[in-house]
Amino acid sequence: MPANSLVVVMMGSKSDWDVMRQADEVLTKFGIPHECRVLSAHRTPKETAEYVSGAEARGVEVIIAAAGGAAHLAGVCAAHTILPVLGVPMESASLKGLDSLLSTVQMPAGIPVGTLAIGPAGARNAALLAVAILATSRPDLRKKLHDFRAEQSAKVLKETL
Ligand code: RP5
Repeated sequence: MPANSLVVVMMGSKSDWDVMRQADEVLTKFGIPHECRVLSAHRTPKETAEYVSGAEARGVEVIIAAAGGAAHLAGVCAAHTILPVLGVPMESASLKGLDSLLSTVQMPAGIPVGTLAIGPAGARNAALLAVAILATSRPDLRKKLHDFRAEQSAKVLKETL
């Protein structure tokens, strides 16, 4: 695993990767050292706890955790670290991600998870929020975020129908 990752992107299953690759792409676009891992709150509980418990000491600053269904991954991560944890609910086959959303967002007071939207918008926004958190102490990143927003606005304003 890279020694210098500032952000880790975790997901409960490789089946989440098609969506979570969008978080990976945003972090790459902003030049953020990061790593992506499949780890499950239920299928690999011990390894998940160990990985998250060691993240702060090796310099990680933000954790993104995506899961679907009984989506406990972000909450379990938050239980094992004081780093900011951003949860991304995956769309599920049975309940379209409402199960994932509620499982991720309804944390007990004292162990926060910042929960994003279900699916691709959540994946992209989790990465953008991670960049914004890092940017509070990094002026170069702050400028990149301003530029990103300006480009996004310009693109919308250029739309023709
Ligand atoms: C969750 O269960 C994963 O995050 C995934 O969204 C969902 C289904 O996983 P698979 O059965 O496709 O591995 O743990």
